[in-house]
Amino acid sequence: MLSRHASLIGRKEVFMGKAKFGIFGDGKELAQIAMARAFQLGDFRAGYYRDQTFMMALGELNIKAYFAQLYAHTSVELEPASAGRLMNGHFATRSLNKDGSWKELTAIYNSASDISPTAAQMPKLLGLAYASKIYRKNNWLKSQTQFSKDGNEVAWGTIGNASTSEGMFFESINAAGVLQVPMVVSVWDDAYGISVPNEFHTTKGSISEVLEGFSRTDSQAGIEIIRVNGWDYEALLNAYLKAGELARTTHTPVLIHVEELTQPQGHSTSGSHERYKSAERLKWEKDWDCNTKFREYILSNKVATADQLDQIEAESKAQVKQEKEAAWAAFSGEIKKELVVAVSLVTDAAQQSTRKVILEQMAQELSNTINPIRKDVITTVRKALIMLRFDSHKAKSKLKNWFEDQGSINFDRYNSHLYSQSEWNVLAVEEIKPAIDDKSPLVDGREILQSFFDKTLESNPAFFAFGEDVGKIGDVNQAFAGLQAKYGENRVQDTGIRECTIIGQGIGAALRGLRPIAEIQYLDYLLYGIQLLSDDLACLQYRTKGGQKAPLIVRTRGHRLEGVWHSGSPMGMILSSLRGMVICVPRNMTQAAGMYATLLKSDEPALVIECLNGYRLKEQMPSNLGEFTVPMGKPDILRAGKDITIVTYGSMCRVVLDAAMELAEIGISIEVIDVQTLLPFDVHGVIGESIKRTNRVIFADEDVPGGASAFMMQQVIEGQNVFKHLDSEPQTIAAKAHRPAYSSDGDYFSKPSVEDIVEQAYAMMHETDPKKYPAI
Ligand SMILES: Cc1ncc(C[n+]2csc(CCOP(=O)(O)OP(=O)(O)O)c2C)c(N)n1
Ligand SMILES: [Mg+2]
Repeated sequence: MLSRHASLIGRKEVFMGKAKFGIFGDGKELAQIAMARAFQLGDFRAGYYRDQTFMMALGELNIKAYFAQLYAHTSVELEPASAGRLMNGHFATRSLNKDGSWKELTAIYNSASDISPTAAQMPKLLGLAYASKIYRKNNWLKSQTQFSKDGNEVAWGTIGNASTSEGMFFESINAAGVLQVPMVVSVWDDAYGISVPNEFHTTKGSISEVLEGFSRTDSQAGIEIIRVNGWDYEALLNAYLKAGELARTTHTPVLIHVEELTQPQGHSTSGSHERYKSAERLKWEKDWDCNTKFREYILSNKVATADQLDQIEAESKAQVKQEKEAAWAAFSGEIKKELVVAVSLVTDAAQQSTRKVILEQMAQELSNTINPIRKDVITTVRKALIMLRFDSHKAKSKLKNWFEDQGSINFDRYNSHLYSQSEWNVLAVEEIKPAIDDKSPLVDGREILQSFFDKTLESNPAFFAFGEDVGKIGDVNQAFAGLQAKYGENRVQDTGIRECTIIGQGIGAALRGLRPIAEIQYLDYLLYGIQLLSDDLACLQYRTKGGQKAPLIVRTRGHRLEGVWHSGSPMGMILSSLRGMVICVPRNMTQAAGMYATLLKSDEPALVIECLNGYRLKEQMPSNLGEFTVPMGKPDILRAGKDITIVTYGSMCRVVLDAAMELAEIGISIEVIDVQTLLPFDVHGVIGESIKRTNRVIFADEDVPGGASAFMMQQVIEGQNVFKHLDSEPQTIAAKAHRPAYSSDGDYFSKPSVEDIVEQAYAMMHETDPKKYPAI
């Protein structure tokens, strides 16, 4: 009843203009109460926007917090799920203490932070369930109980009927069946996805019927499929208790198809369902409303009288109203306080200004705003400061100071936590140099990684790796060769070909305190997982304002090798979509090993792109593998020079170094810089300092023109104040705009070659001094 009235009143708040949008859980209450009964401490939920009743039933969402999110209150205390950063219906618990350290997850109810894209909760759900399996099977992890008690935790997922049409749903269900993990998925079936009925979504109109082939049998593992009606409380209770028990004890995945649910108020505040539901359907929804049916059930079983139920309803309604008002007072009161200060500061400044009348008018208008938001306050102050540009008096300084203070307060409210703000952020990891001397043996690059992974598997029980061909053969380039045999299938694991759920598996496991490496076989196939990396992992810290973290390391290999789908270097795409992750682009396997060591000491998610053509190149084996760390955001100067700085990374380092040697022979001195990590990017300004010496710069890579080379240029030219030191216009060298053609000639004519770099650098010098460097 509380939840129902929160939905009914919530919708009104939106129509009154107090919130921008609302989506509610009415019509799905009863099933969620049953689910909450089966949910235990340490369990995890990964669901979607209909789950308010479940969260309330657990005691993880109160009415005040519910409305605080509807209004977008930026307080972590009052809106712990997202501190006002997510629209309503996005639920989460806080897994982290204020300092970013883990809470005792087995002592609390846990909900992963929701995301809006339909079905995108599914891959992470798989990972949350998979973590229980890792904890149960890995003896080394048994002694610690902060994250798991012998893998007894169930991951509970929810998804709408229409969203089951997404590929991610099917991929996750299949993977759960293969992996046999304790995942219980509820499909809330209200027969619609916004306006579109089931017949357009699902073959045979029923998701449980289509999934029948996944059903377990006496002789074969599979999925338990349960069908139940969403208005039948006893059947729901039985279904959920049975599902929970089965998943918890045997790690069998379960799908509960909850049918005959309704949407009393339609999909959301964006429109009325009367536009697309028949009068007959609307009447049916009214009659079969789960709360109405529950009332009938209570009365017929004489659990309570009609009067008692009426009283509960009246009290619930009153409580929702009261708490809603308290939430509004807290939200609007904060802004009103800021408004009062701003009005008084602008008014004071007006008294001493030649623009007195207009400034007073602005203050007055701000003062009169109905339901003011922060933007109204700050906009007025900014406009006032422009008006006051010729003024210099104390009142103006006071206004300016207040505005600047608000700038940092608002930064914390709206812009903080893109990256970890804990003591374990990557920039805080201390650099330890690799121990290499004349006697260090020369080995294939892949052996360095193999040795590193071996040491790490031995020393860190939370560390494990999985991906396509990672297990038995130790990945396609053999950096895990022999390690499954040594450490077992639960530490070095093969998966199906399913990049999206490989990422989800990693996110879920990392959310539960494990340190997985999820491998994507080739960088080109990251596209299958990039939606999830972008929508879920990269923004996790941001959207929970530091309430959750998932320090997943995604390992892949890329840049040049062969052809259209094995030579990609779409770094611009990655940089644009994965802000919030660390992006490492090691030039060789020694640097890669040092970067993994750094990442494992930090609590940030990362993508590491090894050089596909580098595994068999010789490198010297450091004697302190596992200890030495490569600092993030610190470029390496690979060759000193005085004429042109060439900034690059990854496989291009070797190409640029070769070009620098040729250029040296014709009298041009190149400084070659490897950025090492694209995010974070050169935090100490190493490149800027180099440009101050050379006064010329080229940014080179093998992405498309305007991709990561343009990103690097923007970071340096805008971020490092070097424009005034440049004697030539800054340039980029990139691959062709098309994907690389096959074979060595295809590579030569598609990707930047040594000659391309030599010629472009030479042309730059020719422009500077045509006599010394005549046209070629
Ligand atoms: C990937 C993606 N596509 C489209 C949407 C827009 N959208 C939001 S909810 C929704 C309908 C979902 O229906 P269903 O899964 O049945 O859940 P219900 O709202 O009925 O509970 C759509 C199309 C989205 N959020 N994400
Ligand atoms: Mg639906």
